[in-house]
Amino acid sequence: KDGSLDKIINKWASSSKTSSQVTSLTSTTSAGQKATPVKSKYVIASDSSFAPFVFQNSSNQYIGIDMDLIKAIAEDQGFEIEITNPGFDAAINAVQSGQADGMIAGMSVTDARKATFDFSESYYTANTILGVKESSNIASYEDLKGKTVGVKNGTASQTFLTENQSKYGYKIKTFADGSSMYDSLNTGAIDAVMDDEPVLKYSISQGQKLKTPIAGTPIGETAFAVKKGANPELIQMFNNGLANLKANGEFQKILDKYLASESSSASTSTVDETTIWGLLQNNYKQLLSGLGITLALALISFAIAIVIGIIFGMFSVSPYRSLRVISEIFVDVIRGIPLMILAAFIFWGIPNFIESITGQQSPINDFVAGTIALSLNAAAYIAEIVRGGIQAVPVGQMEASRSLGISYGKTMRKIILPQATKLMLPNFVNQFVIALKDTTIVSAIGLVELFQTGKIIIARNYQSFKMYAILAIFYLVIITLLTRLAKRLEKRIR
Ligand code: ASN
Repeated sequence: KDGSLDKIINKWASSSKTSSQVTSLTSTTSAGQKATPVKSKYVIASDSSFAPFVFQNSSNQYIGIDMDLIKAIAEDQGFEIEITNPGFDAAINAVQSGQADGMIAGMSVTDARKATFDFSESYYTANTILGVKESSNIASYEDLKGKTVGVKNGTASQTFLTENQSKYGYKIKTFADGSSMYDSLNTGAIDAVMDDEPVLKYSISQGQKLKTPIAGTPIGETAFAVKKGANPELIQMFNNGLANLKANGEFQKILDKYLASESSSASTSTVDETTIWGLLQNNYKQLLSGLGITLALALISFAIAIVIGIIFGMFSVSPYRSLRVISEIFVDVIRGIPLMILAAFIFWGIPNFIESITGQQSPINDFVAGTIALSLNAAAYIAEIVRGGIQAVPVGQMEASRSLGISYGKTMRKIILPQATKLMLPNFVNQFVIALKDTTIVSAIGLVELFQTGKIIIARNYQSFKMYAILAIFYLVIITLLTRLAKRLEKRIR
């Protein structure tokens, strides 16, 4: 009554009150304006499965409102784009670390995000809504007590779930992409999902057996984003282009194409993808190119790892203490960091750090980052294999040779290493198999190798059982063939 409460609230919340005021959806930019691109090409990151905004059609192209919109705007404004689809959370990371210049992914404009992103004018507005299986008896948030709700990492829906968790007592399970989340709902691993309303409703219109028992909650408008302070001309061009597309009816056409009530023709497949044969027939090109990336990653990184590993392995048995210490530190540090974190650190962390110091965006190619991470990781293990091999040769041989006046280097080359190599060979083959399997881990940075290729295909057709079986067989065949080959080589070297 005496106004203290108001004073406290004003003191802490007055700024957020103004920033949460919702801007009107009608654009303030008028049609006919142009901005000038600064870069020859802009990298735009997006989600991997977020229909109708962005998803793959049956010929493996990314389509959807966002894809059509950004392409139409780039054409209208005369700038070049390259689109990548690593998933929502990875796209956010990509923009933050300067790997991408902008992102369009049905992205909601939230107050928290405004602190790190600059947004364009909005082109859509969305609620977050709960989705459950058709047969589920969850009818209110209260019914979620003790149940598990799935959500995509880094999304506005996740923020909503976290904020209301203590109130309703559910568990939250986060996913890297929409397809694994919906898969988990279908298989019963989770009880509900929280996602944007148009996305859930679209999947229902496409035949998913789901329902939305509770009305949605507004999470803000949908807009294009760049990293705060970066690429201002890109936002300007987006706004200008959006205004033009609205004025000439092109924008409405894009919306109608994906949101018209009858299911969009874009997603109907010509080949039946419910059989293994159909899956292979329709996706073999994509799978082979994924396999190519996997093999290239494994072979190149292993070749580099052998060189680095042998150097550090030799260091570790050197008579010089300093070299032994250097080798020990290398092995301990690399072996002590999980590969996925190493890859994320190289791909997102280092460019972000460099940018914060130099102010220059310095993106690193995902393949290069993956190769570096895999090389370092395998090198640490190879260094240990080399050390083990050399130390397994009885120390008396070195002593005998040295007492005959033969130098350390020569003894190593002529007496120790020939025997040690024999001991190391089987371990090298082993390490190569591990390196090949480890390539799946670096898919976390959005690198489209074989595993990621499979996940993208599943995101489109939900055939997880058959698709993962196909992937397993691919790896099995490749690894078996390569180990046979390696064994032959081993025999010859012996
Ligand atoms: N609307 C979601 C968000 O902004 C975007 C998404 O899931 N792709 O968090």
